[in-house]
Amino acid sequence: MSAATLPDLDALQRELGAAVDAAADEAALEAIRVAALGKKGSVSELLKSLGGMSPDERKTAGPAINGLRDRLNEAILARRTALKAAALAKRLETERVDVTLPVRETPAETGRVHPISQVVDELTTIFADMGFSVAEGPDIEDDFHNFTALNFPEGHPAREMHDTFYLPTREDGSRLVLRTHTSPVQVRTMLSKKPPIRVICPGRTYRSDSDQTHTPMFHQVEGLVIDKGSHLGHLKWILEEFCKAFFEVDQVKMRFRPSFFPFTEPSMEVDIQCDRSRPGEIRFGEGSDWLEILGCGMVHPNVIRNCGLDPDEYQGFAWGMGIDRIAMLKYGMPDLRAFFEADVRWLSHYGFRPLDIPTLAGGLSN
Ligand code: 2NL
Repeated sequence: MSAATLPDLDALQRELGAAVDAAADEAALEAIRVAALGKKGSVSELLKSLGGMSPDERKTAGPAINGLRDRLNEAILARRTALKAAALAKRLETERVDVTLPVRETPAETGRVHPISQVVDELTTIFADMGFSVAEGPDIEDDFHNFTALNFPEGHPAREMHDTFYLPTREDGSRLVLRTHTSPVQVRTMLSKKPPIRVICPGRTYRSDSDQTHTPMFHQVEGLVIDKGSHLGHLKWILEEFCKAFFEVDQVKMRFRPSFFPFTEPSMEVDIQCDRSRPGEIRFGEGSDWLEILGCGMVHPNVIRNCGLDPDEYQGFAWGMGIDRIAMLKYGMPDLRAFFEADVRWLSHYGFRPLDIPTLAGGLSN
C-alpha cells in the first residue's frame, strides 16, 4: 500500500468511532477493538503499510495513522469505562438487598412443636430431675393389663365407666381394647423390672366420649413409685414439687380429697390453689379458688400382687393426670378439640419453637 492508495482516514475514524459508541456491551466493544487494532485488524494493517512507504509519504501518513490509532484507543477506553459503570449501576439496582426484611427461617425453624409434645417434654424434664425414667407401652392392650391386673373385678361397673373401645372378639372369645389409661404401662414395668421403680408413663389413651371437654383420644401421664419404705409423704412432696415446677411458681397450696379408684387404697383427688377472678385468665399459686388436676393414691396390695411382687415387702404410690387439660390450663387454650384438628394456623399460634428445649435451668416454657 502506498500513500496514494490509503483509504480516507477521516471517514474510517468516523466509522470506527460510531461503531465504538454503538457497542452495547464490553464483548461487542472488544470485537470492534480486535477488528481494528488486533494482529490482522484494519488499523494495524495500515500501520504495517508505513514500512513500504517512502520517507516523504511516511512523514504525513505516519502521524495520521498513529493519530487514528491513538484516538481509537482513547475512544475504546472511554466507552469501556462507561459500559462498566452502566453494568455496575444495573447490578446495584437489580441486586439491591433490603436489610430491613425479616430473616427467612430454615424449614427446621419454621416447624412448630405441638403443645402436647411441649408439655410432655416439660413433664419429662421435671420428673427426670427427680430420678424418674420414662416408660412406654402399646396403645392396644389386653383385658389383663388394662383392667384385671389393676383390680377391676370381672363384670365390675368401673369397667363400663371407662367407655372402652373394644376390638372385634377373637376366636378364643377374648377382646383386645384401646387402652383406657396408661396404667397398663406401669403394670408391664412392675412385671418386668425389679424395684425400686420410679417411672412416668406419658401417652395416648382412648375412651368413647366426645364433647366440649372430651375427645375420644386423649393424653395421660401416670407416675409410679415402688419401693420398700415409700409412703404418702413422698407422694405429696413429689406432686408439690411437680406443680411448682410445671406452673412455674414458688409456692402453691394443694388440697388432697378422699376419692376412689380400684387400683389405689387410699385414693385421693388433688386440687391446686388458683385465682380465677380475672375473666379468661387463671393464675396458679395465688387466690382462693381450687382446680382439680390429678388423682393419686397408694397402690392397692392386690395390684402389687397381680404384678408379681409381695405387698408385704413392697409398697408404692401412683398418680395420673390428663395432659391435654393441664396444657390448656397452662397455655390458655380455650378449646380442646382444636388440639387434634391439625390446623397449621392454630399450631403456628399455640405451637412452640423446636429449638427452645425445656430445661429446669433454662426455663420450661421460655
Ligand atoms: C386420674 C387418676 C390415677 C393411678 C392413676 C395407678 C397405676 C398403677 C397402680 C396404681 Cl399400675 N395406680 N395409676 C393411680 C391413681 C390415680 O389416675 O384421675 N387420672 C386422670
